[in-house]
Amino acid sequence: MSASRIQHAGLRQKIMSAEAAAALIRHGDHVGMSGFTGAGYPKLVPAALARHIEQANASGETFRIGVWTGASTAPELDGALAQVGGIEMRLPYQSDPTCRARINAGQMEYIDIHLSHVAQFVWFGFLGQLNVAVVEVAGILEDGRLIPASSVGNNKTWLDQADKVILEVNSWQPAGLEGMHDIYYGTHRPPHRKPIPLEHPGDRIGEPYLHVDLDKVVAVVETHLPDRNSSFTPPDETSNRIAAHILDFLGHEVKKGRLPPELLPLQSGVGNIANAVLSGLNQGPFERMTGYTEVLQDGMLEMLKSGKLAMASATALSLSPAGMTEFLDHLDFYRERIVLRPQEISNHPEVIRRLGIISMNGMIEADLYGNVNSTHIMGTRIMNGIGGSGDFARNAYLAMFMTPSTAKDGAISCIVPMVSHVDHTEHDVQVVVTEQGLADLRGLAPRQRAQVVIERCAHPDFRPALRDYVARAERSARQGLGGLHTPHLLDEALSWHSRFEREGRMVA
Ligand code: 0RQ
Repeated sequence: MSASRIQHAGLRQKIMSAEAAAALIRHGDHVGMSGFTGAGYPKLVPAALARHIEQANASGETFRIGVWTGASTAPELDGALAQVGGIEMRLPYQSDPTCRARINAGQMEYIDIHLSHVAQFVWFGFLGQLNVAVVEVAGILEDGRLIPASSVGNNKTWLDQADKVILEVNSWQPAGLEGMHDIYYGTHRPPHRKPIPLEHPGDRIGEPYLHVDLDKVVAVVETHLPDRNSSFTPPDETSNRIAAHILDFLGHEVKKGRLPPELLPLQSGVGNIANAVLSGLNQGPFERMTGYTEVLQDGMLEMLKSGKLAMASATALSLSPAGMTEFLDHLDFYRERIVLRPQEISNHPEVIRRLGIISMNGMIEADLYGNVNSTHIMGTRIMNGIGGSGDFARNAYLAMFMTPSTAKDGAISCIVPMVSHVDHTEHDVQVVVTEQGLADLRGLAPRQRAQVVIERCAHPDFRPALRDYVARAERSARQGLGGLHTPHLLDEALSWHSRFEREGRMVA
């Protein structure tokens, strides 16, 4: 593969084993790794580094690094490094079970940053110096430009900002990805910023290749290993009902003239509910839709195939093995219809606001007034992270959040008096959806919202307790304890969560 995938003669001289490359990373380094939702992460160097750290630990030496990524990666990266206790601090979004356990046990620090903020925080110097970049690419051109792999994430920033660069050239990554990416080099630091010239999801405003200062490249490692993306479970009854409510709502918005017949560009979060909504849209009445999202999952691929979706922009391809086969079999078709961009552009507030995105993301719980918790179980244990949901929700044309109405076999209500952690405030949430129904919160004041959220979204088993909470909070306010704008019983607001922690049920 060397000859075809690594065409630059100088960089061919730097080919070495993953072990030798990993040995160039030092204790205390900040390491920027490629990877976004199981796509395009380095597959050999992190595992070699984990072995190195394990040996160092065995001889009594401390060896821990800071890991910065695009978003979640895979067991070979997050899992392997967390397993050996090699991560001092990680950012942003992760979804690895070993990482999660370490973070929640206080053995590893985690900063949950909006995905659009990560690159600029590094340019601004907010996070300290980036010492090493470890970036997977699909190939290196004769002049040293890099063909990006199945995700772009923060790679442009890592390559630009790191002192040293390690490239993993993965020949498993389809050669036909070449030309699908759009890397925009026009971003500047304030006060020198210019408008981002992107007016339609399919616009190409940059170039297909990543650049790197060749003198910074200290190692090139060859791999031939697949991305690790899991399959989706077929949509269940609950997801299908959530999807049906969203489809009805969008149809209603078109009838009212608040959305055009082809809708507005769709952003869809990760997971099975999001995928069910996309399959609903694929069967539904809307034609010539577009996507402006972070992660392109199987659902959007199917919509591109059927022609329902005219084109999609993302920062990563997160396809199941079956989705990947479909993608590879029809690469020329998909290359015309998919643009992969840096995450600072896929998630850019300016672009999201300009395009008027319909954003649909999963959540853990919502409260009576429309505040949403997407990240913390019972307010203290991190699940994954905010990812790009905040970038989209705050700036979208319509921000929707969806969840089943209950969790843990009905012991938990996902509609609660007060959320135990806030990721998306009531000011950023327009629509809450469960399998019970859809609450359209636009134009409603807090007490009106509470009625709609309870009657439309809460599970019938929890509605009486929620109604009772609101009634007593209002009574208490009328008696002079608290206000009537957003009534609460402060001693009770989080009692559902604390009861669950003590008794395994939210409501007695
Ligand atoms: O726990 O695994 O122990 O069974 O939470 O719940 O139902 O499997 O949910 O996979 O759809 O993920 C919000 C986490 C939902 C996801 C979240 C328990 C439940 C289960 C997971 P178990 P499900 P999903 C695009 C945008 C934030 C990032 C984002 C997410 C586990 O959507 O990470 O949107 N979003 N990014 O039992 C206690 C509740 C609960 C609860 C569910 N109310 N209380 N536990 N669970 N509800 C992507 C990127 O940005 C990259």
